[in-house]
Amino acid sequence: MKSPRSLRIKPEDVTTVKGLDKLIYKAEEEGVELAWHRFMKQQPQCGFGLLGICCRNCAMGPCRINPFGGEPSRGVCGATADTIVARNLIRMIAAGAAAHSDHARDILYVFRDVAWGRNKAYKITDPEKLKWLAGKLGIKTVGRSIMDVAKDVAAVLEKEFGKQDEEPLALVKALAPRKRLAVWLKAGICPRNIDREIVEIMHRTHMGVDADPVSLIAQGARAALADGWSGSMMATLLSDILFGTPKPVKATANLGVLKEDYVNIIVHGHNPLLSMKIVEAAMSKEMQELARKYGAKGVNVAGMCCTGNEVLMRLGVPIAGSMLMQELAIVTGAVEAIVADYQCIMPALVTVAQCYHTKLITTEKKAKIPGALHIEFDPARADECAREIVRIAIENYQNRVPEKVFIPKEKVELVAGFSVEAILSALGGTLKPLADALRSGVIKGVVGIVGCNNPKVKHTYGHVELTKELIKRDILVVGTGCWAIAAALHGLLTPKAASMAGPGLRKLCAKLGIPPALHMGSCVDCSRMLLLLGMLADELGVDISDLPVAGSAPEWMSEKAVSIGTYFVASGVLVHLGVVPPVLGSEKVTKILTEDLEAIVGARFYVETDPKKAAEYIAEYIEEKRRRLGWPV
Ligand code: SF4
Ligand code: MSK
Repeated sequence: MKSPRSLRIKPEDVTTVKGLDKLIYKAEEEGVELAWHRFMKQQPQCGFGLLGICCRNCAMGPCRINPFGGEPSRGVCGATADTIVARNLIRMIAAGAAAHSDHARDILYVFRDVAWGRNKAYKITDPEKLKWLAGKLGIKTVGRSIMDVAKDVAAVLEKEFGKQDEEPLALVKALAPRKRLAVWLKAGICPRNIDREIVEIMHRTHMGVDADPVSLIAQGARAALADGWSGSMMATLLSDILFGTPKPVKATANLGVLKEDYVNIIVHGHNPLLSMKIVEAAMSKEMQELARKYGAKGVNVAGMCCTGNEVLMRLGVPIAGSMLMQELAIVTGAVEAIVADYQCIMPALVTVAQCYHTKLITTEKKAKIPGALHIEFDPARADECAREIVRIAIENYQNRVPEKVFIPKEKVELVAGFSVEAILSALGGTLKPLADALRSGVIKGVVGIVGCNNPKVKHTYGHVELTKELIKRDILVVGTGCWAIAAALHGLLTPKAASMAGPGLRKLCAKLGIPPALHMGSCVDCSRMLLLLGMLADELGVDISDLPVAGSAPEWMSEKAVSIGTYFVASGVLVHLGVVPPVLGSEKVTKILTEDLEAIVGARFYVETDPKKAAEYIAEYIEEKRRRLGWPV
């Protein structure tokens, strides 16, 4: 069924990625509805929701506040717009922090089972990193077996989710700079227990509990800090220990990485536990031979979203695309299976897959989608599960409909894998050269760009324009998640892209052989940026909030991004948002977020939908920070 003309998309209005126009037309010809179509059908979106002034936290509601100052000015219980907006916002933080931290918990359980010899499917791949972490946690390493050290590390990390005292989290104490820790303790927002901070948000936002927007937002900041400095941090550190710390690696991006005569498998989601095993299984001789038996030339694995970033960073697996490209991957007609773990998997994939031969395979107990094939992933049987899934994909090759296959040719080269260790190694082992380059003005600052795609923004336009404008101004860009994929899709992740940078950054890139925009990993790897910021602040003898740095989420959509933005602000970093958050229904909350936080944590949010204006503002902000440090501007 073709889509009605009124609901057709002009590809040039919705994306800047090459090759997607043909797939969007193909989808429309074949009657496939995409996120952009559904976004159009949602217009106009609910004004109360956009302003954050609807509440359904109890059954006396749902309640809505009149945004024009008239009645109703309060919910049935008397909650004001300030209370409702703050409560809704921090519930978003709770969900985002929960998603990251529950991901960390899954990895921790596997790490713990490896340490105790209960899981033989995984191993310690980076013992040096494990020893470094143990040292930071005050665990003895000398003269001990690596597995004994791992047992102790697992025991400390388990307590991050359940300890019952008021002390800061162990990873916060071990890794956050002293000056920052003092700020959080003074403000009463130092996180104590990951789960507790999330639970406390749910408690405080229950009907009739915390009505004060200031104390609500403070708790939001505390939960976000628990995410950044412990939950996400743990996911990153343990993934590095189990799978290896990323090093610079060359690869390719865009849907052109799919191969016409191969069985194509896309790994989608966030957790590397399964995706790493899928790649391993798919590359095995056994599976490559099986694919040939079914008439294909072999098996090809490509990544989508952040689990894609995980296998890209560690194995150089090509990345097919970012969040808004997941449906288009199926529209190629050349994907035998999309293997999903959790987060950012659109339930719509089932409907799109029904129009082709693609199997959507869900694998996580906590992420089932009606209509998908569910094959439960058990980390203790990881290799078996991965082989079963790859086999299903191979057997599905015979169901491919050749007339429906169209793979755009476009693909771009990239370099990924800039963990903190990789950055240090590019710098010759210490941060001093970067600190010197900043101090002398060779580069003016560093900006971390993160986050998603959102049909409210032309796909990748926000990410790419902002990145280009910043590097042009001699500002080094680092980032994660769907920003990293966007930057890759536009050729910004290669050393050659330094030709677009200002003279200072260009020189630094040439000297170090690095791109002007560095791919630091997946969403949880924003924790790598926190570590880098902390180290840079220590190297320069200042607090993070003094540094000429900023953060940005130009196309954010997920609740995880709200948590990320909040932990960056609470860590002392100005955060730009390119999509307006649902807070404008309360002047007070808007003011707290965009002004008042500065006096407490040394940073705030800044909202601007135009990436060029945002770049200008960020550059001025960085200049001001440099002036205050007495550095040349
Ligand atoms: Fe309405 Fe108050 Fe209940 Fe919210 S908590 S739904 S504002 S009565
Ligand atoms: S995948 S959370 S859309 S970055 Fe991490 Fe992309 Fe945002 Fe998902």
